[in-house]
Amino acid sequence: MKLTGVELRWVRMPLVTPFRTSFGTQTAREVLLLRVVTGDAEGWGECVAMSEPRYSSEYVDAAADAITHFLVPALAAARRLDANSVAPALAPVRGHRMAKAALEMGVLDAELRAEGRPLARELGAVRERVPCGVSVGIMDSIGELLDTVGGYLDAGYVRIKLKIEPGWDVEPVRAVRERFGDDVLLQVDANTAYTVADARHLARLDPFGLLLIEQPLDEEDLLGHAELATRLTTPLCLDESITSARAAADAIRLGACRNVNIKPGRVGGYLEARRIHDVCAAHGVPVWCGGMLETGLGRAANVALAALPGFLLPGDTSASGRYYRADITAPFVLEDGHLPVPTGPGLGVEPLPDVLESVTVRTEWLSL
Ligand code: SMG
Ligand code: MG
Repeated sequence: MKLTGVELRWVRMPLVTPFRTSFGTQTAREVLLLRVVTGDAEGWGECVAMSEPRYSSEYVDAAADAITHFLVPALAAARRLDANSVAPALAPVRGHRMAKAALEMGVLDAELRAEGRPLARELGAVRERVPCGVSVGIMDSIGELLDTVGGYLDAGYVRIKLKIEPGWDVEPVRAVRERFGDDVLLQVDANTAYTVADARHLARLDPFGLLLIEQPLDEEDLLGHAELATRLTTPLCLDESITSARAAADAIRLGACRNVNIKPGRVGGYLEARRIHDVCAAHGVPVWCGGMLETGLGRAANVALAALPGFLLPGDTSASGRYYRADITAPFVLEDGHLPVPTGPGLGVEPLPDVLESVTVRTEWLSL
């Protein structure tokens, strides 16, 4: 393929309800989309960076800058253009995995569309639909939390994840267990809000039979997670710490986690995400697909990834309506707690031109 140019598109989509985590409250999603134009086809990439560097060091405008000044020029200089050659071509640029992932996703989509091949098949998917969980933000009251969780269970979600932080952990978990029972698949996510000194406090979650505790400690604290793992019976799962297949192998070897949350954006793309899946599968470590409040484009790709055989736990691949009143693609709708894996070429979904236009803040065209 030959690269013609890349369009950067900043979109802003209000969330149906504010989403509070240990690092802040989100009321709208600002997303950078890429339209990768080649001589053969166009492809869409979605950058999962947030507007501020609070989940990780990356943020939307930094990603746009890296794409404009370093990544697209590096890709333009590469001798061949296909999805497998993107990561090697971008490797001289350090970090910026979310920006790299967006570009690789766009090239991958273009390549697969040109060849008429669906992403799920390309990645090695074995399922036609995937079971879905939902991530529930920190609330102002336990009553509000129970109403929210009850609504999601009524909608059919097969797993609940509660966001936690010091001061909002044992009580909300206890309340959800008391109201909805021990059969609900329940897990928590701290987004690095604790230290290993909190081990005794976190052990108070053990009696509630959680599936896992996600990323309790700092992203760089693998040894701390390994230590914490010896003090808890609840399995630890890593999110922020797992930035590559190598990081996953190290974490498993150190005993820092028993599960991995795979987010393609965090690890530099869907191809590295598949390698992490493979490393984990070889070690018997169940994985699940995380979420970054994606639009229908990123959601389509995540659902395809979640259909791989090692994705043994329900992911944060919720229905479009969990996030947006109007998604930029045809909405993903929950059916019996599952989302269907797209079957069309590439991502298998397209932006709806009118909706896309209505949420667009700005575009920029990088010609080659
Ligand atoms: O896409 O449903 C989603 C969000 C899932 O909780 C979620 N993501 O740490 O796993 C995580 C968070 C990161 C984004 S929070 C704004
Ligand atoms: Mg997380």
